[in-house]
Amino acid sequence: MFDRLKQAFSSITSAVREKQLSGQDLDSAVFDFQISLIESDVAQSVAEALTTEVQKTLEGTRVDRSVDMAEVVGERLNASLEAAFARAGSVDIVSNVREKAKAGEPYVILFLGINGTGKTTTVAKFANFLKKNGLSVVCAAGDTHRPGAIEQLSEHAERLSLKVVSQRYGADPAAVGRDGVLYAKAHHVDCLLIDTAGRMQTNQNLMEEMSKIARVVRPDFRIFVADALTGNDAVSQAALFNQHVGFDGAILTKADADVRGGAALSIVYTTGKPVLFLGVGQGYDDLSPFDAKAFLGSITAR
Ligand SMILES: Nc1nc2c(ncn2[C@@H]2O[C@H](COP(=O)(O)OP(=O)(O)OP(=O)(O)O)[C@@H](O)[C@H]2O)c(=O)[nH]1
Ligand SMILES: [Mg+2]
Repeated sequence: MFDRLKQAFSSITSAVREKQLSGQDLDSAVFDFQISLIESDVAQSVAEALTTEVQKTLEGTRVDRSVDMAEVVGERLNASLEAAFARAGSVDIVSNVREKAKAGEPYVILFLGINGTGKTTTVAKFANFLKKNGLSVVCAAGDTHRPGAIEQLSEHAERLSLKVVSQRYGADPAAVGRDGVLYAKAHHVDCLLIDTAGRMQTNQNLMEEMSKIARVVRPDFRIFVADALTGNDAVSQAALFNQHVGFDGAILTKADADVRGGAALSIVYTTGKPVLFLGVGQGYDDLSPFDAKAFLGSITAR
C-alpha cells in the first residue's frame, strides 16, 4: 500500500543530499518532488504547500554548509505532516457509543459518500466491528433510490444477524432514519448505522437530501466514505460533503488496492477531519483502524 507516496518522500531527501554534495541547483529536485506528489494522488494544493515547506527550508539552510540539508528537509516535512494529522485529531467511536449507551440513548451514525465508494459494505463492516466490541447495532436502509440497495443491506445484515429498519423504494430517507432512531430507542440498541444513497439526479439533490436526513435525524457522527482509488476525485468529494452536509471523520475504502496513498493525506489536509478506518478488502473483517502515526511512519520511513 501507498508505495508511490513513500517513494515521493524518500526521493526528495535523497535528491537534496546528492545535489547538495555536488553543489548543483536544487530547484529541479523541488519541482520533481511536486510532480511525484501529484502522481501519488496528493491534491494540487497540498502538493504546493509541501513543496513550499521544502523551498523555505532550503532557503533557510542554503548558506550554512555544516548542516545536512536532506535531514533538515525530511524533518520539516515530517513535522508538517504530523501537525496536519494532529490538527485533525482522532476519534474513539467505541467509547463514544458506550458513553451514550450509559445514558440509555442510541448513538446514531450517518454514512455519506457518492455512489460506488463502498458505503453499504462499510456499514456492514462497521456493524461487525461494533458487535465485536460488545455493542448492539441496528441498520437503517436510507438508500431508497437505487434498485437493490435495500436488499443488499438486508443480505449483509442477515449474515451478521442484524436487524434492518427499512421502508419501500421511493420513501423519504429522512423518515427511514427517524424510524431507525425510534427502533433503536425502543429496543435499547447501542448504535444505529444509516446507509444512504450515493447517486441522485444531480450532486445538488444529493447534498440537499443528505442535509435533510442530517437535520431530521441529528446524527452523533457523520462518516464520509471515499474510494481511495479515485484519488483527487475523493478529495473534491470530501470538500463537497464537508461544505454542504458536514462530516466528522472519513473512511477510505479499497486501500488494499491503493499503491499511491495520497488520498488519505489530502483529505486530512484539506478538510481537517481525521481518517478513521481503511477498507482493506471485501470481507467483514477487512476494516483496519487508521493509525496516523503508523501511516506517517510508513510513508516517511521513520
Ligand atoms: N477491494 C475492496 N473492495 C471494496 C471495499 N469496500 C467496498 N468494496 C467493493 O466496492 C463495491 C461497491 O461497494 P458498495 O458498498 O455497494 O458501495 P456503495 O457506496 O454503497 O454504492 P451505492 O450504493 O451504489 O452508492 C463492492 O463490490 C464492494 O465489495 C474495500 O475496502 N476493498
Ligand atoms: Mg450502497
